[in-house]
Amino acid sequence: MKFYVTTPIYYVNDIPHIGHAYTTVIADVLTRYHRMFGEESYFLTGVDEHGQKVQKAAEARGKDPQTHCDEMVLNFQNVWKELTIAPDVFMRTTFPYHKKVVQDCLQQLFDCGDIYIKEYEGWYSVSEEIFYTEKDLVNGKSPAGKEVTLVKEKNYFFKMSKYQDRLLKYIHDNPEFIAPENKKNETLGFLSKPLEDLCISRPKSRLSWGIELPFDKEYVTYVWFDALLNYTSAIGLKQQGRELEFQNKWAAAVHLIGKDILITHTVYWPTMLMALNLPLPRKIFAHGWWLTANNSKMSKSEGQVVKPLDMKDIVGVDGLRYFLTRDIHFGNDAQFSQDLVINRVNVELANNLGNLLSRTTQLLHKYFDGKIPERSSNLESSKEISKLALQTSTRVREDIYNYSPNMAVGHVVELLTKTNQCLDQEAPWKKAKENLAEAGETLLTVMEVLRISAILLHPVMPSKMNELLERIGFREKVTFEEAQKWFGLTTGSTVIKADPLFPRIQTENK
Ligand code: ME8
Repeated sequence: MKFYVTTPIYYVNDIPHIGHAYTTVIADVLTRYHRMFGEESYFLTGVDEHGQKVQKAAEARGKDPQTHCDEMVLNFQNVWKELTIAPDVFMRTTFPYHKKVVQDCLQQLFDCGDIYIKEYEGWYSVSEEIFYTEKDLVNGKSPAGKEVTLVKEKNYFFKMSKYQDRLLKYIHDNPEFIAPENKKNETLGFLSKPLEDLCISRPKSRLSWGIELPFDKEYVTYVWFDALLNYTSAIGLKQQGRELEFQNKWAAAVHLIGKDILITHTVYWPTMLMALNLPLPRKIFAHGWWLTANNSKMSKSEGQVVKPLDMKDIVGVDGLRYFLTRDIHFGNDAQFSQDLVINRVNVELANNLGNLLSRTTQLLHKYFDGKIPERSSNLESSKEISKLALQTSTRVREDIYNYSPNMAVGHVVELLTKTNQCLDQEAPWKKAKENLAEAGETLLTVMEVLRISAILLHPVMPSKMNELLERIGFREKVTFEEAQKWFGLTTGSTVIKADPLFPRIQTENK
């Protein structure tokens, strides 16, 4: 296995919004790229069903937690399906096999003395499902500004502090482990203070919706201890007959997360894995946030969320996937608004890509009977464009390896812009009258750019790019090798003239 990518598993306290769609679309896009590069890949997403937050949401709907989860999970699965997101496994933490893995891990840590019981007092944030100490609080709230309540009770603790030095050394020895760099530094900052042990239980008297501790029936486990383990239970940890599968996939694990859940992933999770004698994942990448118009994080608890399917209805599935991949530098924050999405889709898909296709198709129908012209590369402009196209393929692959899908798409946009300019300069509609061969060469050059661009953008917009390839008569399998060669279209094959591939979207103000 070369690439095993995971998204966070989302709380089923509400329906998914653009923020959830973002991580999940990027994971899907990266998986499709790696597969196109010929690499065996695996993609996990799912839902986080236990804990106080979900229990409260179920109570508010007057449902028992399991019924609530069974209903809510469909919202996630349906939205992902509508967005052509195709995970290999969709995890639910209420799956019996997952529960068993969590209990086996708890037992292992209890048996080796890494879990102990003590009286505890702390401040709990339900919205983050995190305990804070008095000194962590800022103006009586969690550092992220969430409400906290004082909790005093006997609980079980995981000896997280025992692994602090080992984790620090690991992060220093493996500079690629946490990305981007500023998130690695944030983790190191967190680790510069003494690490507390982690409270990993909740008495059933306070929270019943969770996985029971195998060594104490009065308690359920902490939702994060349960949730993080999904990355390993999903691929076979502690399951007879799946040992090799686990080893193979786990060595290729890449966790994509939002920066809101950095420390749980870069501190809690690695120390848990160390205690369980398991290797750490290959990479943890914490991306930025989509912000609302007033620059606050788009979130379920803050309100002001945009529903992915509402956006899909306006710009189409592939338009939305394109925007999410293209508009944010992976790692940074950016504002989300309907106008920004429409503008991006109009400028880059309707105008740049769409016009290039329709102009060329029309000219081919006018002067070449709608057929792909003879192969030739005599014009300086064609040579330059073909060189740039092949460089673009290489750059796209490099950018994907560097977790920069937005840059990868940006390179294709640049190629399309240059090709539009070349078409304007060569003006085959004028040349056709005196030098049909040269006009044909330019049109073929554009068609080849469209073929390569459609392959390179296929992971981002699978259905639109299939349609594009069909229109230009490309019948081969979509592989990266095809994007690394010039001349993949067959001379004489028919080009389809049809409605715009990306119709321009009208906005209310225009
Ligand atoms: O934290 N911008 O689940 P959750 C970008 N169950 N991404 C965003 C976002 C935004 N405005 N809002 C949410 C949990 N996300 C836990 C995870 S994993 C073992 C357990 C995305 O439903 C982003 O990926 O609160 C973020 O980390 C995740 O949704 C949080 O989802």
